[in-house]
Amino acid sequence: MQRFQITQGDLTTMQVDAIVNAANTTLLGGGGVDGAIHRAAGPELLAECRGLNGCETGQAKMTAGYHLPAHFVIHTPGPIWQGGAHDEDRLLAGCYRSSLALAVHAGCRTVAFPSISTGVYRFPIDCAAKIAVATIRQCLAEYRTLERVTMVCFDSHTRSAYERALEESEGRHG
Ligand code: AR6
Repeated sequence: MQRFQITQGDLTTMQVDAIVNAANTTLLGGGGVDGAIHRAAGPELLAECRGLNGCETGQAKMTAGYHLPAHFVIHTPGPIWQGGAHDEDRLLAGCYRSSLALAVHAGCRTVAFPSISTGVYRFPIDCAAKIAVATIRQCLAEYRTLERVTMVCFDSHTRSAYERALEESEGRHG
């Protein structure tokens, strides 16, 4: 089985060690995938998040998964797209890298991501997919204990963008 997979569906149903939340810097919930994760996990998640004191863009913090099938939630605020000259690429790569480092440190072997920053934060999808795929592949090469990383795309447009990015990346590196 490939260690990197792309699928279409609802992140909150994933049976993995950790799912990643496309959060904001307050870590106190919001709309999109963040709202869906908080609804599915239950109010205990917000209670734990209140004690975390927020999180900087591009970094990550971990909580329990409560009523989710996933054991942990890794919260990472992605960059808000501001035209591309505000360090957005580096910060987005930081989200994937910090989340996977935290997951490995906690003993997770299976991790699922949403498409960070490409919803309300308006990061252009093709560019975001390229950064996500490259960073996840680097981490998989580095962290041999990771068995599987899944990109869970909510819609077919997003899934196609990630599939294209993966094909291009495999074409370059085999
Ligand atoms: N499963 C998988 N993907 C989902 C789900 C789901 N259940 N729901 C939405 N998506 P967004 P951002 C997709 O806006 O751009 C929140 O208010 C969605 O279609 O959730 O990083 C936070 O609190 C899109 O492809 O995250 C922040 O304030 C992707 O998830 C802000 O939004 C990301 O869209 C973060 O914005």
